[in-house]
Amino acid sequence: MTGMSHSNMTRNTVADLRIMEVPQIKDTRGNLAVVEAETIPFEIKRVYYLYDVPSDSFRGGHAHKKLQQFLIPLSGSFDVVTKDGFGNEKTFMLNKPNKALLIVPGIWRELTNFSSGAVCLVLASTKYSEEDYIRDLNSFIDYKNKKQ
Ligand code: T46
Repeated sequence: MTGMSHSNMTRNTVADLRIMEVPQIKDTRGNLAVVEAETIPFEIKRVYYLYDVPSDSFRGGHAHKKLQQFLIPLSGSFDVVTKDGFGNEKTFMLNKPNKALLIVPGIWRELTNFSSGAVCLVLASTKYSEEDYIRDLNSFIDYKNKKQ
């Protein structure tokens, strides 16, 4: 994905989103999951996590122009509702710490239905930049559908 042109990124659809398996080592003492450089298709520049999210709250409600993310439900569960701006919508329920969601650029996302104690770990491909966000749904649809 690195070096991909702007026009390619705006063509991304919900079909480009993937649930990816995080390699795990199962043990009677408990399980251990490992993310190595080869596990994800981008270099990690930032790590953050959402926690103590009230069950009636939602996060996200925006898209990114360039950022790629790998969302891991470290604990509990939540839904990720995604839209591609071309009328397609797909919801992923994340509830297993070894099943992560890879979000490519140019996808609207809303995170809802957080269970009690849910923790969402995000591995991100760039540093924080507010310029990378599209926080208005109609602007996002325009961005995706404008002629390149
Ligand atoms: C996403 C979902 C899953 C920073 O200062 N640095 C950061 O690295 C981040 C992620 C946020 N912020 C500031 C920006 C806002 O003032 O923290 C505040 C809350 O951020 P935001 O409203 O974007 O939070 P979420 O939970 O709606 O979205 C975040 C990520 O921004 C976003 O990339 O996909 O988590």
